[in-house]
Parts: sequence; structure tokens; C-alpha cells
Amino acid sequence: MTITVTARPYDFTMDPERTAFVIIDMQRDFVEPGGFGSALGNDVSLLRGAIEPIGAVLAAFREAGLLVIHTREGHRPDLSDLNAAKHRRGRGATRIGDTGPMGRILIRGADGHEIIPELFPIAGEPVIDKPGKGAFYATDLETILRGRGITQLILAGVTTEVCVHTTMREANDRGFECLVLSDGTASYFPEFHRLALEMACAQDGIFGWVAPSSDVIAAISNKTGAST
Ligand code: TIU
Repeated sequence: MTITVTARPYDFTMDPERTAFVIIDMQRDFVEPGGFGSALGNDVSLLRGAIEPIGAVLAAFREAGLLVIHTREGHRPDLSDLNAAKHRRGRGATRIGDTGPMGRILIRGADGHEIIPELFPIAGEPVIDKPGKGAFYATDLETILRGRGITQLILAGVTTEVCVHTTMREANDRGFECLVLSDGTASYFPEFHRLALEMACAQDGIFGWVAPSSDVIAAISNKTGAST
């Protein structure tokens, strides 16, 4: 059974049983003041607009009994999985591993590393802890997806041009079809967000498809589209 999502550059034909909703890094460290996003000099309020659309798609996936996966960017407390090049970049007053108002920045187990309450995982939803920007690098995401027969991904989260884009690119080269939520992603740089979405679906879908949360929800909830 397939359903049709109205999308750019053309309709996305989706098999819900083979699709995962992957929510990238909706952590306090990026979305709330005092975390990694702030430490890099960003206005974190710019990301909050993505929360409600993601929450709406999350509810639709849960309601339909479909697979939801969450990711978190972060490192071991001893920093053994933090490469020196990443550690050196971001030359503000506080860096990865330093202590801020939400605990150690981008460190697993710290308050800031946790997923925001609005989108908190429920039992049965895998949480992928990743040391890099892409969700496939140095994680078991691909094993989990293949084990469940997943071939298509709906991608959401932050930031559009960094962790979402890197994950979309990694997924593409592994043969997964990707649709990125236009309103369920966000960037500290609105122009980068816009262009990242354009890049995803330019050239007749060079990396995949782009659609708003409402069109994904409509397809899932109404089971619209032709069955095959
Ligand atoms: N800084 C920025 O835009 N993003 C990140 O560092 N990580 C993610 O995108 N999750």
C-alpha cells in the first residue's frame, strides 16, 4: 500500500510501512539558550518554529503506528569520541565539554543534550547518539533501518543546512529516499534554510523531496493516493 504526498519537485510516493520519521537533534543544546547553539553565537529562538510542525507529524506517525527515530549530537564525557578538529572549531568563551547553564555542552548525560520536552521520545522509539553531523556516521542507524525494512525517510529537525543536510546526503548514498519537511526544519540562518531546501529538491530531486508538514500529515491521516 502506498500513499501520495504532495511535494516538490513532484509527488512523493510513500510506503508507510517502509518509512521512518527521523527527527534530527531537537535537543536543548540547539533550541534553548545557554547550550551549544548559543555558544556558537547564534539566536536559538530562530529554531523554535520547527517544534510545532514536527510535533504534528510525530503525532500522526504515532497514531498510525509508524516508525519514529530520534537523534542527538553529542560526545562521551571523556571526549574520546570528539576529534580534535571539531573541538578546535567554535572559538567562543565556551566550547564542547565546557560547563554551561545546562551542564557540559554537547556531552551525553548533560541536561542540554536531552531532547526537548515537546518532542520527547516514547518507549519503542530508537534514539541514535551521534558524534558527528550526519546520523549515519559512527552510529547503528543504518543497521536499525535495514533491520526494519525501511527504504524511505521523512527528515526533520535542526539545523537544515548542517545535520539535516548531512544526514540526507548520507542517506542518499545508501539508497534511502528522503523527503525533508520544509516547516519542520530550521536554521540559525533563514537564508541557509531556504537554500538548503532548494538544494535538496533542485535538479529534479537531486537529493529528494521537500514538503510541508501539512501535506505529509494529510497523506498519512487520510491514506490518500493510489494503492499499488
Ligand atoms: N551549528 C549548527 O548549525 N548545527 C550543528 O552544530 N548541529 C546540528 O545541526 N545538529
